[in-house]
Amino acid sequence: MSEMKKLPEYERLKLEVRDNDVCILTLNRPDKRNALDVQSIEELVDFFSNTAKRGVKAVVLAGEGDHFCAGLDLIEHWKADRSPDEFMHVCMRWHEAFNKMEYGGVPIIAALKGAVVGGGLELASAAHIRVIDQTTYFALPEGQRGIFTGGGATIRVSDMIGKSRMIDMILMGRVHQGQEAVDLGLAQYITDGSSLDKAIELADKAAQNLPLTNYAICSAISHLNNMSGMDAAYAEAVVAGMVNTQPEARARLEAFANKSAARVRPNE
Ligand code: 1HE
Repeated sequence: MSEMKKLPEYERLKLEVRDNDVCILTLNRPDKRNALDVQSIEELVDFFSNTAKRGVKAVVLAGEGDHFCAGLDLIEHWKADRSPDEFMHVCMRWHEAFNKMEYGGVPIIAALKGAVVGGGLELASAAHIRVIDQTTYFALPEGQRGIFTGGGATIRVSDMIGKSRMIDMILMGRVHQGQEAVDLGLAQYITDGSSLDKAIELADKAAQNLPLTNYAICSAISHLNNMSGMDAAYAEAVVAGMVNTQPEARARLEAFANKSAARVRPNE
C-alpha cells in the first residue's frame, strides 16, 4: 500500500502517482513548449519543497508534447518589461526551485525529448539523472536572444560539461544531441525508444533503495561537493554514520551475509 500523502493539484504541472510511490511530474504547457513562466516556477517550488515529506520515493520529470522545455517564458518576460531587481527576484525563485530539486534528497530522473534549451536545460540539470532519446537536443540560446542564463547554468551546466564547453554553447548557440551529448556529460542515458519509459524504469529501480540512502545520494553528494576536501571528508563520515547504521539496512546486510543477496557482476 502506498504511504504517500496526498499531493496538491497544479495548473502548470500534471502529477501521476504510481503504486510504488514514484511520481511522474509533467510540465503541462505544450502549446507554449512548456516555457517556464512565474506560475510554473512557483508550482515547482511548492512540489519540490515537500517531496521527501510526502513520501515520494522518486520523481520522473517529463514534458507534455514534443519538447521537454523551451526555457524562460520570453513573451511573459518581454511583456513584463522587468526592472533589474524584479528579474533578480524571478531568478531567485528559479534557484529556490532548482536547489530544492538538487538538494531535496529524492531522486529525480529527467525524461528529455525535443528541445531542452535555456532554462529548460537549467531545469534538467537540477535533476539527478538525465535520459535522452533520438529527438532530444540541448542548447543555450541566451547569447542569441540578447540575454544571459539566470537559473543556474553557470553552475550546473559548467559542472556537467566544463566551463569552456558551456561558454561555446552560449556564445555560439551550439547544439548538442545524441551520443555526443552523453559523451559530453549532458545526459547519462540514451535510448532508441522513449526517454519517458527509460526514465520510469530507472526511477522504479532507484525507488527500491532505502529512502535515507537515497536522501544521502541526492542531497549529501551535492552538499559535499561544495565543501573543502577536509570538511567534505568529515561531513561524509557524519552522513555515513547515520545512513550506514539505519535499522532498515540490517536486513539487506544480513541477506548479503547469508548469501541470499544478489552479487555484483559485470554487464552481459
Ligand atoms: C514560447 C517559448 C518561450 C516557445 N517563451 N513562449 N528559450 C528559447 O530561446 C527557445 C525559444 N523557443 C524555440 O526556439 C522554439 O519555440 C522551440 C524550438 C522550443 C519549439 O519550436 P516549435 O516550432 O515547435 O514551436 P514555436 O512555433 O516556436 O512555438 C510554439 C508556441 O510556443 C508559440 O506560441 P504561440 O502562442 O505563437 O503559438 C511560441 O511563442 C511559444 N514559445 N518557446 C514563450 N521560451 C532564468 S533565465 C533563463 C533564460 C532562458 O531560458 S533563455 C532561452 C529561452
